[in-house]
Amino acid sequence: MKSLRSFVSRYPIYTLATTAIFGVVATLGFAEDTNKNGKKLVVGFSQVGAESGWRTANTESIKSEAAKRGIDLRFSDAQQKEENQIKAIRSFIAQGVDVIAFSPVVETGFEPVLQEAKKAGIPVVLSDRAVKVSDPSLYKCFIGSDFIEEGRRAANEVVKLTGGKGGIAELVGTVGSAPAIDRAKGFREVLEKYPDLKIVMSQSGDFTRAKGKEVMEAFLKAPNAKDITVLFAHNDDMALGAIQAMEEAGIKPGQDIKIVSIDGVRGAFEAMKDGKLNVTVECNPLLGPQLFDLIEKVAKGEEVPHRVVTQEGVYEQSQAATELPKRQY
Ligand code: GYE
Repeated sequence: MKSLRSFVSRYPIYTLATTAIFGVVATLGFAEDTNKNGKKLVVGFSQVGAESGWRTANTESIKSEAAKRGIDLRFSDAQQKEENQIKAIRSFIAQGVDVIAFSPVVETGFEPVLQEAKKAGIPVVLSDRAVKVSDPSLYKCFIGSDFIEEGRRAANEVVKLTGGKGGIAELVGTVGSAPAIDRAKGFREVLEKYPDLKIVMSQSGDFTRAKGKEVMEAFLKAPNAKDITVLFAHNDDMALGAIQAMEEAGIKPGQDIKIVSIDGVRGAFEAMKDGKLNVTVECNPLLGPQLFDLIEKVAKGEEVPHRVVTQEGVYEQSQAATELPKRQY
């Protein structure tokens, strides 16, 4: 202490400069977000898993944004199992976190645990996927894409590619998940207007590349395999797996069988550049900044909209080369 005091008196200018630098660093980099009581904000986040490129980008966005804001993030990976998510949420309640956020693997079955959170006075924010509950007050806000619209957009692209005629093989996402249910719904809604465009096969590939490949292999071995002129995959990873299966079977993906998928991850743009994928409908995973803006408001007891829809686009093969360098995920 004594030596510090003598340093300060001898070199006041250095001390001043150092203090200023520390001050700037503190405000820019290490500013911490706080809860109602002025303490560091504690957020429990239960993630679906690590099933796709989309999910990896989503996790990274959430973790880096929390770190930037100095939030104490308790992150838990459910490995695509609802029971793991319910356990994680219960543990967040027991820990007394300020806010619980999660991306529900499926739509149903969360009502009891959400009631427990409500009883404990812990607000819940849904990220990316929705739940079906009888009481909408069980969560404060749901931020995510409009999956029905994504399904419609995918169908419109299938119509453009086929001229409204053909046989569709559909690789469905995780059974019971909001994106699988809603994308299928939006897709069918558009197809109704095209009687010559029919779904000839449909099966779940659980949003993973490995399952997408496996199911596509089975599709290609089916007695009516010749009827497939176009593939609709509920996400890019399954499409990328299916591309492999087609190539191994001597079929030219993107030509012999046209392919439309959803997400817009880098791998999809690369496949489009190579002419193997025709269209990807964007679904933005970079939810971190918007999600934590909402979480902070919820933590302070401020009003937030019950539904926040993210903005996204559609990309065709001809745009792949110019878009690829700009992709953030
Ligand atoms: O499309 C898929 C991921 O819920 C929107 O989940 C997300 C979906 C995304 O596994 O790649």
